Amino acid sequence: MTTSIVRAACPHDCPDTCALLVTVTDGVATEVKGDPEHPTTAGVLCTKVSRYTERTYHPDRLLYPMRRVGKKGEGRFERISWEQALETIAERLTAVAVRDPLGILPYSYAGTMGLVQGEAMAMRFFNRLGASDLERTICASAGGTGYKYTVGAKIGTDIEQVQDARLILIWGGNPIASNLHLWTRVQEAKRRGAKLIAIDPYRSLTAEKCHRHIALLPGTDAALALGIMHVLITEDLLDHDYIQQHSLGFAQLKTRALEWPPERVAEVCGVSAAEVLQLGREYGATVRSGEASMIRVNYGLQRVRGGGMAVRNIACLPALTGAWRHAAGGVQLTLSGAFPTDDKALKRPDLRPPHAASRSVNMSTIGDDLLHPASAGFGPRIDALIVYNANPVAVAPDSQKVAQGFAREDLFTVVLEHFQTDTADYADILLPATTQLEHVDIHQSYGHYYMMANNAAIAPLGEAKPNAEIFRLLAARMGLNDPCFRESDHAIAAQAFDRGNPRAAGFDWDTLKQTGWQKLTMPAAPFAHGGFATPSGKCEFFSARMQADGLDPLPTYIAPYESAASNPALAARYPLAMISPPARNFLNSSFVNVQSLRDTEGEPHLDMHPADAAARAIVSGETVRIFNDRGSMQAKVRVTPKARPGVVVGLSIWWKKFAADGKNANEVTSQNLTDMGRAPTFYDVLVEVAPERASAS
Ligand SMILES: Nc1nc2c(c(=O)[nH]1)N[C@H]1C(S)=C(S)[C@@H](COP(=O)(O)OP(=O)(O)OC[C@H]3O[C@@H](n4cnc5c(=O)[nH]c(N)nc54)[C@H](O)[C@@H]3O)O[C@H]1N2
Ligand SMILES: Nc1nc2c(c(=O)[nH]1)N[C@H]1C(S)=C(S)[C@@H](COP(=O)(O)OP(=O)(O)OC[C@H]3O[C@@H](n4cnc5c(=O)[nH]c(N)nc54)[C@H](O)[C@@H]3O)O[C@H]1N2
Ligand SMILES: [Mo]
Repeated sequence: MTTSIVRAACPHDCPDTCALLVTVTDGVATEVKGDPEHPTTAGVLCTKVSRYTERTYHPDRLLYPMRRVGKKGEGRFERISWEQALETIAERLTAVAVRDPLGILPYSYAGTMGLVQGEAMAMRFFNRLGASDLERTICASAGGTGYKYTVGAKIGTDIEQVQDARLILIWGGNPIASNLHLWTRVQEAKRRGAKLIAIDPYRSLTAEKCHRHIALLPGTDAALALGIMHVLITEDLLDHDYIQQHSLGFAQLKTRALEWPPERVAEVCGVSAAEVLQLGREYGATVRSGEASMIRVNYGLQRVRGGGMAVRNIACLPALTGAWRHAAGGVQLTLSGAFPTDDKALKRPDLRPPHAASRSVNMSTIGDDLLHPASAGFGPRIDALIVYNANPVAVAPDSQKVAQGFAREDLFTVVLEHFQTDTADYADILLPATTQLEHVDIHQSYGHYYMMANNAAIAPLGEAKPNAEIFRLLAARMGLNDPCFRESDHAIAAQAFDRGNPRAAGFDWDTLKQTGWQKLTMPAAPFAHGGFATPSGKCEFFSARMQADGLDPLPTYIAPYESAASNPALAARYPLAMISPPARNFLNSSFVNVQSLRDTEGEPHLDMHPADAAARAIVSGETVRIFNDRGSMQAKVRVTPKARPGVVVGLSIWWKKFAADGKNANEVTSQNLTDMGRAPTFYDVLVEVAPERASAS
């Protein structure tokens, strides 16, 4: 018996990007543990990933290529050889490319966050073909855009400093479920005397454990941030010196903020004026005490119409109080901007045929886009779709449209997957991909500052192949002969980070493979002395770039598309706001098919406030129908004050095929886009809920 320990990295779309140690005995992975030496992983994994071998050796793994034999969506396939699969795909893509390569669209997101099995070889392939570009907006682009307008770069408070903060706002995030290793630091801060405040419409697992919880209405965070500014300014809880030296537009900001007294904010947010006042005072108190305040703002609050503006407003706050002076102070949205990732080397945009036309298709409106006929404004119809690292039929908004698009008989769809997901059911050709234990990769992170290596722990199962290898084989089959299509995964990983950048000083793939991780060279308090990455080099309360982009250059409030205040006619028919944030034991729609994890989540639930339930004669445990003009789904109700009045919560994202009615929360979500970043508005939704007994009769 031979046993070895292999260094790996968690590939999932989660800020924590954990360092893994995989135990391999006689070629079989028997255990996946967190690396105790890695400073943020600290030997701890979430439940999902500690069960990683259950997912990798799952009896439903796709192990060989298949071709569809049933109707689209039915999920009936027959086995074919790799040879047949590659030949069919090459033939079909060539036929589309001859008409117009823009008819080919890749659709991918962050099933793996690896730079090699993510977009490297794949984008080389699509660039060389001259395919349509995918705007990868489905998660973070609203908040990311708002943050960059204000602060300039996607960097912020280092997670390794958080335990030293004295006040922590957990704003639109649920770290116990979705950012566990930050939560560990937050708890340490709490032990050292920090105060924790959650700002979330839902009493999440995290909100329950904070000292205070402000349960505002979804989509109103921008107003709450303006309310805090009002208190800071009227009560002079300001770091005048920091504002003077390191910010732009304070005088204009002041005028704007004074339009937002706590009473007005309270009305918009559905909270009390006293709560707004208290929050502003608590946030401003650190100016006088000289202690660090830290805001963990997460993506939950930017999945609404004004999501970009909300993050922008919040990103202004630490410059008002000078919180950035402290290593443990400031804001953290994402840290991904710190990584000197060499996108040009990885994706080779220079391979696009010279003078070729280009077009971008937004992944967040894939439903409408697949149904769009050719037109002058749109360009050619989408005739071929290659899906990898994503499950759009389950995760994209306005799901009926998405399913209709995928069902188009004249659309040629290839899906690279581990499992037969809701999306895979629509594939013409379904290809088996390797999991993280079976391939090599290199990772950045958005929740810490470490470059991470993933070594292959075991041989590929069945005939599964890494994504990069699949695109390598397709390139060869289609006669694309640039030498970059012959590079190995190791050769690609070696080019991932720009060695010339001082942040990645000393980066070397061969060493990283051995050590597993290496921290970027980053200052402890990145904006202590200004140095913002904006055009002015300051924190921009006034943003000329926003003005140029047609936005209000000052912090403002943009109401949701769908809310009682902004759309009373719609609210008369659909009075409840619905949000569908992550379930703890799923990772987006990944892991829903792992039995032990699905058993823990049970079945699709809807949390509803007792007053809303009583008004509809709904009792806990009964099955209800959730509906609006776009669609409907069923769930089992939990009557609970965790949901605030007027807001229902359906933790997500279920595979449709595991729900009794074959539907999930995206039946009711819309394809409306955010104010900036062209992102989806998953949490900007009005619905009505009725007992199933009534709709059944
Ligand atoms: N276990 C687990 N972990 C995950 C994921 C997962 O699916 N499962 N997903 C991963 C991914 S892709 C991402 S992007 C991150 C997301 O991580 P988070 O940003 O933490 O997740 P969200 O659900 O988007 O938001 C969390 C909280 O925001 C609240 N929220 C909803 N609408 C609003 C609002 O308008 N205002 C405010 N203030 N709060 C609001 C929700 O009630 C929820 O409790 O997590 C990653 N980690
Ligand atoms: N209603 C609602 N909808 C949402 C959200 C929400 O909160 N509510 N959250 C949104 C957010 S934040 C996000 S980021 C998106 C996430 O949407 P997606 O990025 O599509 O995430 P997953 O649903 O986890 O699907 C990823 C798929 O990639 C596959 N995969 C993993 N690794 C590999 C690999 O190496 N090769 C191949 N070929 N496949 C692989 C997995 O098996 C999985 O099926 O969903 C969005 N949709
Ligand atoms: Mo996400």
